[in-house]
Amino acid sequence: MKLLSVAALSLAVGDVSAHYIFQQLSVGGTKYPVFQYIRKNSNYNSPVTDLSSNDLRCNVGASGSGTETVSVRAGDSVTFTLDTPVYHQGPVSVYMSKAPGSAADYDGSGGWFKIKDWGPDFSSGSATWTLSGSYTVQIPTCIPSGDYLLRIQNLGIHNPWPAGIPQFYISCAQITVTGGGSGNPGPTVSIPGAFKETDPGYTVNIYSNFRNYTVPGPAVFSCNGGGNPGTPPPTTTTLVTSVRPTTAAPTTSSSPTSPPTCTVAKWGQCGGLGWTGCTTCAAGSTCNKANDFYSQCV
Ligand SMILES: *[C@@H]1O[C@H](CO)[C@@H](O)[C@H](O)[C@H]1NC(C)=O
Ligand SMILES: [Cu+2]
Repeated sequence: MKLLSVAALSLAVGDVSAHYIFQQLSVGGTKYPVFQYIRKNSNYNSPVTDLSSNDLRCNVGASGSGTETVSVRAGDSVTFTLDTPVYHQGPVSVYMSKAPGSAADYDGSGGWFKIKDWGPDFSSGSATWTLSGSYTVQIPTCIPSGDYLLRIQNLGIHNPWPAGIPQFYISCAQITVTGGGSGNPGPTVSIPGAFKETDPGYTVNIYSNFRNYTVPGPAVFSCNGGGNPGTPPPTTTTLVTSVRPTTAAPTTSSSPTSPPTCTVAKWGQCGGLGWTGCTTCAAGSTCNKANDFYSQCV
């Protein structure tokens, strides 16, 4: 049997309870009711982890039936708001895919292009992620008018692969773009297919020698060509990750009668409803309750 460190074990068993969902859309300063223009999923606020599943498009059980489609002018800003702010480290991206007919009838099987990435900022010497309760994106001015699925994704990489499986938090809004142009947005990718177990942005351990990061998926499309880093969203909370301190894990020499000792590495989960893992944080960090479902060593 392969021996795992205590830290690896605590990462592997963690994170089974509820999380967060992008559930509400705002257009031009108007915030619409929950799931009016966003496809309602059937898995509460849990993530998708299967890289080959069609659920990666718009989440589990999220179809166009019962979802309305909102008109958005090209160049306008659209905001996704969550039930609970994103609290897992990882990138947030926004994709679009043009519907051959109406957005409500579209299954997302066509090409997707990316219009925005929020990746980590390393300028302070450690990684700072944009963890927020809402994310605002501008619809590109040059894309053709018509119906689209507008898809937001947070890739939670807080439990490093392969001991932990990265988590996709996804929602799709249905929009009709008006006043668009004759641009040819790309590059486009298929979903599933766009994310692989070989992507450095999927496999990276953010707690160990984390110095650079490539957000998975295609390059961000911009009407004036080239990459568009975009502007930061108006309200953000940020979390600084630091190199995880080396914890002295008990080793195989402990006697069978000694009580199990374990510590959760900084940034790991240490509590929450249903949590059965370690609750003691490594030296230098304390267990902080994010919500009923998640406490983290900070
Ligand atoms: C960091 O940069 C190196 C060198 O370009 C690259 O091989 C690696 O995949 C990058 N890591 C991430 C997580 O993007
Ligand atoms: Cu989680």
